[in-house]
Amino acid sequence: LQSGAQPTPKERIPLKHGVHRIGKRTDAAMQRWREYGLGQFIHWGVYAIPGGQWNGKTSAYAAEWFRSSGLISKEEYDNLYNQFNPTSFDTKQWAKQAKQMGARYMIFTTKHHDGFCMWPSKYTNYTIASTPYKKDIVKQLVDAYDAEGIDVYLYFSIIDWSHKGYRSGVPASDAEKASYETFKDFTRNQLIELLTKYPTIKGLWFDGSWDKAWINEAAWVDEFGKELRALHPGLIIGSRFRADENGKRHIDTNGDLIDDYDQRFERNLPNTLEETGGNDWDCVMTIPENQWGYHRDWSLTYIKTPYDLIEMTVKANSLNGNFVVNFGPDGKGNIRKEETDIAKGIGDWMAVNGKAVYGVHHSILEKQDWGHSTQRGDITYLSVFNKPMNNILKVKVPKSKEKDMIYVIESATFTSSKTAAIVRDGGRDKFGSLFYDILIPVDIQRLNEPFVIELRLKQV
Ligand code: FHN
Repeated sequence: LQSGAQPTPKERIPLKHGVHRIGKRTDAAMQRWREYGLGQFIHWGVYAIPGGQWNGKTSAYAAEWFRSSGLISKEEYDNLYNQFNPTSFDTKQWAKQAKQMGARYMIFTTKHHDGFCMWPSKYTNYTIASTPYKKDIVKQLVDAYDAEGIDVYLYFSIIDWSHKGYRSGVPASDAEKASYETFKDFTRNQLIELLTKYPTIKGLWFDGSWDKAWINEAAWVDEFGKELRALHPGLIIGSRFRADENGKRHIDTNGDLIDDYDQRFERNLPNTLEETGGNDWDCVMTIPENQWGYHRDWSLTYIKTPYDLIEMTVKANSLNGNFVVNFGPDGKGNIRKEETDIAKGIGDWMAVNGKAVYGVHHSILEKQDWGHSTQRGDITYLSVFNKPMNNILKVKVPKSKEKDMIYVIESATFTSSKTAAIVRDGGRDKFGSLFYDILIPVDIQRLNEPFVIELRLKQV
């Protein structure tokens, strides 16, 4: 079955650990999530110290996986925390930058696959409390982002290379099983600890749940998820937390989305609404090709531009998704200049055109080559990323599904200049859909940046 394609009730297979709700969540917390439009991801941990390089050698692989790069011994990596002292870390500055960028939520790596905890967990010594820095980084970030009105989500990796009981494959012997039980307890304790210590957070963003050992624990994980939700009303959890009893992840055996939103679109935007299955979803995106943690050498891959990322944001919004841009601060706590410039570029555009991003959804207009359209109420936003050479934008308004009702353009205004556009009638097709030509005036033609047109549509 395709994502979202639901079998008829007769075909539905009874599942103990499939979805517990058919359809989308309708509560206020999830409605708020749906309206974010743009978010920020931060990958920060001890991997930021080597930053992809060690003893004069550079790894081209994801910097946050440096422990597996072969360039550093496990022992050396596992002792990096002794040097972790981010004296330049300015949490208020990070939060201000995110605010200026226009992020409405932030996801922070409390613990990546290496198992190093950015909060002082009482269940392990491999935490920020054991570093020269000592102070709780998660708390500082939660407080600073809360103060800016940016919702915080905690990233948590199910993979933990630092725990003796952790394994990726299904435990076979009794000894292995008993050892894995200690890892499950540890994971449970840590997550309860996070929710208890940071009660203002809005959700948990899981990673690494593809491990066979974790998938094999479907029943336990399902019960644990219920426990987490009971502890933190409104908690938002994506589809990367658990599998059903048949090992199906994200989409259960019956074709329904597991948990609150689809997390499969990592670095990979869908192109059509059909691909999203009509579900809530997010897309998390790196600025280089595939570097989440800090990598010293960005010359190795193509670096996305602010307009590139803005186009992806609006494309995601036009297909009812949120878009999340990742940042990887360095070992001292600095956000690199390239990322700061990109955040500023996005923020400057958002300050003028953010209306096309926040609280919007898929529009009734048919997709055209010039860009993407989003909608809120009776306003449709045309975000133009490929300005036609003839400066005429083609708009197609499909005939309303309601009998004898059509939408017409009542007004069209450029968000950046507030000038009105000339709208020319372009006729109709045999199905009753209307065509319009929007003429781009000279001041907008000269702009060297994407622009937005606000259309007011009226049903007649
Ligand atoms: O392996 C990780 C990777 O390092 C990074 O954290 C991303 C972010 O979504 N998640 C995993 C790959 O899917």
